[in-house]
Amino acid sequence: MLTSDVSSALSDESREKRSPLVLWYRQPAKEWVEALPLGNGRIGAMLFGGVDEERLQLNEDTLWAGGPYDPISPEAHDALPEVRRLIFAGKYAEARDLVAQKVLARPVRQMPYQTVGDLILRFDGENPASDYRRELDLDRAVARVTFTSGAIRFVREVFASPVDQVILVRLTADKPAAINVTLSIKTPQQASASIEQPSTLVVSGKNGDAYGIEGKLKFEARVRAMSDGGAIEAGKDELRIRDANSVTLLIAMATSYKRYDDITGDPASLTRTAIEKAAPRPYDAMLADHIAEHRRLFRRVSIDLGTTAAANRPTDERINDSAKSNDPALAALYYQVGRYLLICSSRPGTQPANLQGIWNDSQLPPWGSKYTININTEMNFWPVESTNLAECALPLFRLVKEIAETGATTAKKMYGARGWVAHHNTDLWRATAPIDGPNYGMWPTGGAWLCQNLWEHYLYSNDLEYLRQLYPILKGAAEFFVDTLVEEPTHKWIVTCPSLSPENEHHKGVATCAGPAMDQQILRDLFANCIRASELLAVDEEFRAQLTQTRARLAPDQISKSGHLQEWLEDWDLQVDDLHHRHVSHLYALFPSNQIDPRTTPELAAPARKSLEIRGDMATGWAIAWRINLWARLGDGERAHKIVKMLLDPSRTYPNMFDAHPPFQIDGNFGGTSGITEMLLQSHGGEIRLLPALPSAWPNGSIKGIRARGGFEVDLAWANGAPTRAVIRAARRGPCRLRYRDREAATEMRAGQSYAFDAQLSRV
Ligand code: FUC
Repeated sequence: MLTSDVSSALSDESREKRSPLVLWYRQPAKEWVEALPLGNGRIGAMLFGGVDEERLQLNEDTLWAGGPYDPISPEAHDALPEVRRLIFAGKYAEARDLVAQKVLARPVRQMPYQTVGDLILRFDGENPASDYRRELDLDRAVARVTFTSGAIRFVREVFASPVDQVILVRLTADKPAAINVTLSIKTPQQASASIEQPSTLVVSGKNGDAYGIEGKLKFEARVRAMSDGGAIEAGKDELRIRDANSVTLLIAMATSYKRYDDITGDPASLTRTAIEKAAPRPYDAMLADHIAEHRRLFRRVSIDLGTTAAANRPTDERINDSAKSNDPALAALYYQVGRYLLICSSRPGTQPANLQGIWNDSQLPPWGSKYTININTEMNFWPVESTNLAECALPLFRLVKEIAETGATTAKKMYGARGWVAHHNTDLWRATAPIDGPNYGMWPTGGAWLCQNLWEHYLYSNDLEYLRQLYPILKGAAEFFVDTLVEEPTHKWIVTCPSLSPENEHHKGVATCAGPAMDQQILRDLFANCIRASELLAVDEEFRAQLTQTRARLAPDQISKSGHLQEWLEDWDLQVDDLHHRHVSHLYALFPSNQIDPRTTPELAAPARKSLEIRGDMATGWAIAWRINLWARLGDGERAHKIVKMLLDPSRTYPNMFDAHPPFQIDGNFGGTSGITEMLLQSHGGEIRLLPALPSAWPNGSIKGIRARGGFEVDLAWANGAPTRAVIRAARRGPCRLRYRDREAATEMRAGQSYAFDAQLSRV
């Protein structure tokens, strides 16, 4: 049985070597960003693959520092009128300073996401390893390490099961009694390790304190070791396994977090139950269930951008050479890595993917590994609908429902307003007050932007039941702005104030302002969505009329004298310190919104293009990814492709394909996947556009199973740079307009039917 296990593993190996859906390496990971990510949405591991010592760095998505807290500054409410007065008097620096003194949250930082620690497997054995291979199969969501040592072939297999809610590690060898390993857990948390007889390693403790907020969560990690043959000996806080034929480890993790205001969970009982349920199940059955559940989502989409000899090389070498090689399959792999990471970090019932998805080895990660909602969290969910993973968006819906609750307190206490507001960040505790500094935090439009992500879920599904649940959230977000928008003195437009254009300073050291273009653009969408929803649901006629009037008075997009789209009410764009700033906030209207579209508003698309030219292509990971989406919307496939290459460069993609901000930030992965979709298919403006930005580097290819707004699923094939066949599956009856360049076709579709079109867009 042992031998056949290993030989089937080996034949798998040669099969996977050719598979385009495998990341593989000839050496163990030295750095964390070389390790391979596994996750079931809630619990995750990074697998290093060392020969003598394996390190599995572990995460649980509710293990954040702190406890329930209310950070609203009691001085904010009374200071805000003066802040507004200073802004309209042109005293921006004074306004900024007053924000810093009185308006920002207390504490001024939110709580960071933290690590559970490392499970360490120390192997006995002095023989050097040969034929080493480490891989992650995206199609099975299984990582594997194989090597030969002392004439024995060893196989290590790891996956994080969404079905059994445990991480499984399986150690096998092609000779009996060959596995000798000691297990221990290292953690930076306040925790202690113990052994529960006969063979369970338990670490229990509490989360960290941060910025004066005491850690109030309990957590527990539990590792059950099971061996075939040999013996398991318990030490004080270690398990030693001797002479086993094979070993299976079950890893369970949980905290006492239930909701942002409820931390009464029992992690000991949760982890014990998960292990007791999984332990009697055969390994192969758990593996099969895991693969089936993963494939249910992952296999909905396939992509082929062409392949070259470069694709046969280890993944890290391909990334290293990506600038000079012709490796279109690397872009396709990146695309599927994005879908893989989303499935592994955001599933129904879990927390939504944070700045690092669920993978973080630090107590104080960059930007707290939180939810930064002035671009990053929104970008995380850009590919969710189009790449057919709609259920992975549900955790974001839950987060927004919850910040609509905490944000209602913030709206009332800070602004004396109805509805709800969230500024540029939130965390596990759903804090919504402005944080970090006046040039970052004093931005009231984060929650409103997230509403646009939730609206997309409706646009792709046309699900009225969902819309009914969404509507109160949209309405609350809109009410806040109805109550707080103010008239600016010059044009008498109504604008947000105080605000800023995310993280860009219009004068040295000052971002504080009134009415940045992005705010008005986001509010135009929010109000339009709210109006449309109230019509569809036949509710709130009066409020609808009020929103229609308010929307008409919002400051419009403005074109500067030099012909670019203005970022602020005043034309400050060319005087700023950082002309190449990573944020391109005023281009929200071009993407993710479609207020600007070269087909329907060419008079705004040209200035938007000019702004994008001024900003330049080079930026941090997510900011490059945003630029891909923007150039795709402008229909410039060559430029978009040039930026895809920049994203795949080793300065922006780590060996494990994590996006480098740097350091690691997952938004670029998701933004990159979204951008590649936008190059191949777009579906705004009431039509489905085929190959709107196909670069000459991808002349032949196909993509199957992606979704278009309106309830459609699309398969598309192309050759010599033009579509050869499209198949559209309609979820509902109604019209469907297809476009390829100037060619158009309109078809009345019936629910559940498929429609095929040829190169001329004629039905076949
Ligand atoms: C925004 C960006 C930073 C970083 C942070 C998490 O504030 O400006 O570059 O991505 O979020």
